[in-house]
Amino acid sequence: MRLTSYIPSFLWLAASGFADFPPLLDATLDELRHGLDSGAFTSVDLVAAYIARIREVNDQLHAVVEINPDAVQIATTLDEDLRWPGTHRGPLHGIPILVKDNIATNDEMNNTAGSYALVGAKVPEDSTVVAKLRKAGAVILGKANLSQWASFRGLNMSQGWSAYGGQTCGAYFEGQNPSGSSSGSAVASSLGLAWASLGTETGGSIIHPSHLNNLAGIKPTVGLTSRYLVVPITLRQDTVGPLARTVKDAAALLNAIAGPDAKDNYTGAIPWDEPPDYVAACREDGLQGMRIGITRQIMNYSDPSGGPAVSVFDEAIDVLKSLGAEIIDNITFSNYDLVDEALAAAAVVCGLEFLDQLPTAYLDLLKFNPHKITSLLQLRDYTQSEPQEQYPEIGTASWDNILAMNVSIQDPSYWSNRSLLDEWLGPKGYTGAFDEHSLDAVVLPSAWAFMIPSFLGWPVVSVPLGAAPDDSPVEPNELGTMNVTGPNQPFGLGFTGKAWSEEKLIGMACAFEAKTNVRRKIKPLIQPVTELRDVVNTQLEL
Ligand SMILES: *[C@@H]1O[C@H](CO)[C@@H](O)[C@H](O)[C@H]1NC(C)=O
Ligand SMILES: *[C@@H]1O[C@H](CO)[C@@H](O)[C@H](O)[C@H]1NC(C)=O
Ligand SMILES: *[C@@H]1O[C@H](CO)[C@@H](O)[C@H](O)[C@H]1NC(C)=O
Ligand SMILES: *[C@@H]1O[C@H](CO)[C@@H](O)[C@H](O)[C@H]1NC(C)=O
Ligand SMILES: *[C@@H]1O[C@H](CO)[C@@H](O)[C@H](O)[C@H]1NC(C)=O
Ligand SMILES: *[C@@H]1O[C@H](CO)[C@@H](O)[C@H](O)[C@H]1NC(C)=O
Ligand SMILES: *[C@@H]1O[C@H](CO)[C@@H](O)[C@H](O)[C@H]1NC(C)=O
Ligand SMILES: *[C@@H]1O[C@H](CO)[C@@H](O)[C@H](O)[C@H]1NC(C)=O
Ligand SMILES: CC(=O)N[C@H]1CO[C@H](CO)[C@@H](O)[C@@H]1O
Repeated sequence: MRLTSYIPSFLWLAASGFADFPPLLDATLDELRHGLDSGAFTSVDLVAAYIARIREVNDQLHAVVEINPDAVQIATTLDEDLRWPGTHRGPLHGIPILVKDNIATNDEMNNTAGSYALVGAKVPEDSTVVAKLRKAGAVILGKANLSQWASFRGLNMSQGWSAYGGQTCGAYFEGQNPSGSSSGSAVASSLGLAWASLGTETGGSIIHPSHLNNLAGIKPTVGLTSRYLVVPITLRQDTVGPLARTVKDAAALLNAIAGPDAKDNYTGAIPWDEPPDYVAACREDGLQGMRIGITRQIMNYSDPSGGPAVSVFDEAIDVLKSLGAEIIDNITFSNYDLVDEALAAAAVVCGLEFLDQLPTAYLDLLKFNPHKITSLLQLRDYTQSEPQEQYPEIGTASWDNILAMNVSIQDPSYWSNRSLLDEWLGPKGYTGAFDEHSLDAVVLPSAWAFMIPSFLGWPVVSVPLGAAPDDSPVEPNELGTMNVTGPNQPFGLGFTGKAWSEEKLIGMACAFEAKTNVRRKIKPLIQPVTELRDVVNTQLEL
């Protein structure tokens, strides 16, 4: 790792007296806040400990692509501010956070989406979510690896692989598929390589890796969090959200990044003037009186990672009932049978939106564009000819399919596909089921919970539900590059609701989490050992 050049070789890390050092694998925001505010440790200590932890495991797990060379300096300033009255910026003051490598920071770090095409590119300013985090006092510790282009490049790309960042690996069993595309964000947050992380989701990219890495993840309503200077797939579905170790911590991170932004007009649809407090929404009685539907039809789609969850799903439903929820089981919707046509239409719609928006929502905004790539065609040419992009072993089929259509988003076929999709989602579909049964939420194993909400822009919250038993079979992915199932594989429960229903969903997930406390029962096979006690009051060589 390229650390030695910019961090002084010896740092004198001072701290006061007795310390209550929370174990970093599970440290919550409340625990870190208490330690910082009481002077037990400093933000610089946290940065030092997390960097040491990253260095311990990153050669094996490739969760982090770049570390912020300014992190220690930023933490030093924030530590000084904490000593003066009136400069406390709130819950995230001095807290280190990682962001997925498709969310731009206007600093020494690159924003690559995992591609050499963007290494060295410069953005005009921070992405809005990062600007909000800095204002809230967070330390942007580094960039997390991802499935390249948020999984939108080849059809034979391992999840968690990118040309620039290598292959991210999960830590719960040997060769664990980390899921994607927020792979590094998930692995890093789960192992305590930072307090928490930001990911992005277009179709499962926060919820699925949260589920497989024993995390609480929130995929916000599209428009609740700004996508300005985030590498897009489609603005109709993309959203930025937190991956954290508790629902309450994910809610605290959502509080910091949510809100309107003139640079992302989808945020203009936010339906309130005073923002909700998602931390306050985290309540142990959050399931009381909630009407929760179960749409088992959707579980006919094969996902090996969901397999172990199926056997305990009915027990989870009993827990929901015991906490006061009313369950409406086996809800069906009449047009579900059109699912295959709808998914095919969604692929066309999404592809044409990427073709249109990759330039307008990102490439055209760059202040410096090293390879002058401004279209998907140019990106494909670059990717196929740059050896580091590993073409043709890793293909470009997702792009080939779009370009082969030889149409733009203006073509009537875009709208005919779009209306087929919208109709499938409508009164005779998932939306209709919500209205007909007056549902507050639908609950499914997280492996399936995200699918239909992704097309609707609706929110999902995933919470740990269990882990596969010791005698579980190990199954490789189709490429033989990673294992998709194995003993100790974590899995999650997903709560989904209508647009802007995050408060309710967070309440439900918090109630379930408080009762079951699953995360702490599941331990990663690989974990770093550096703790705060190793860096506080010591001369630490970084
Ligand atoms: C960003 O990329 C440039 C160009 O390759 C490199 O010199 C620099 O070290 C990278 N930044 C970080 C923080 O790794
Ligand atoms: C998958 O797990 C098996 C052990 O069960 C191991 O031998 C194999 O190396 C793992 N695969 C990868 C890609 O690490
Ligand atoms: C955002 O603005 C673009 C044009 O700049 C427009 O095409 C689009 O419909 C707007 N979206 C929303 C959600 O208002
Ligand atoms: C729902 O369907 C399952 C089988 O898929 C069945 O075992 C269960 O009894 C049904 N529950 C209700 C409430 O109808
Ligand atoms: C799921 O069920 C629908 C119809 O009920 C069917 O069209 C679809 O092919 C099924 N999917 C799988 C993967 O079995
Ligand atoms: C991946 O797909 C491309 C075609 O898109 C093909 O050329 C390449 O051989 C495939 N790689 C593997 C490892 O199957
Ligand atoms: C379709 O292909 C033709 C010939 O290659 C090209 O000139 C045209 O720009 C393409 N149109 C679109 C919308 O991609
Ligand atoms: C979707 O778009 C494709 C490609 O343009 C077109 O061939 C197909 O007919 C469209 N499907 C629908 C349902 O409109
Ligand atoms: C920070 C870090 O460890 N970066 C690594 C990410 O993965 C690439 C490819 O394996 C390495 O070259 C980087 O050093």
